[in-house]
Amino acid sequence: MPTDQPRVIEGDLSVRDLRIACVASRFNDYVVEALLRGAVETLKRHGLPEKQIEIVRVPGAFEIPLVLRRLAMSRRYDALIALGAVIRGDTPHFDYVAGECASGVGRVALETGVPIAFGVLTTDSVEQAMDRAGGKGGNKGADAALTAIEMVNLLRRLEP
Ligand code: INI
Repeated sequence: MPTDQPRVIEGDLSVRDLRIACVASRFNDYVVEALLRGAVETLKRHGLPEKQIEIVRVPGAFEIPLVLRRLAMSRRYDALIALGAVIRGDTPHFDYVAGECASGVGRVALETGVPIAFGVLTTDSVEQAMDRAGGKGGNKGADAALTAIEMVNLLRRLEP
């Protein structure tokens, strides 16, 4: 029966043959490890085998975009997940580190066409960061993993 509803195009959460890498920073590692656990558990829960997940560690959030770029340009990954924690209390450079990281990640995704989920927390305190890394604010690493899967499948559906 014909309908006059607009066609909706969206990505689903199937993982099929995906290869996904997480780039995780060591700075504030107690927060980032919780984000990473959330991301990996979510990928596995949706059926992605462990051997199709890679983890690359970098010193801090500032280093994330460069490494993402290298991975994206290798064409070995369907999606990438950036995980880090920039906490204002730690540094007067907060705005620079957080800003460079966020704009760098966005630039790499646009430049390479590889979907990159942004799971880098930018918070005023450690407490706020922990809330979002498995506490009462959920786990932003897990959310980023879902975004990565959905975006791969959406971009595949949008291929000409
Ligand atoms: N890196 C972070 O990932 N989080 C932070 O909170 C942070 N602070 O507070 O300074 C931080 N700094 C290090 C930065 O990312 C680089 O690793 C460093 O400047 C060397 O390039």
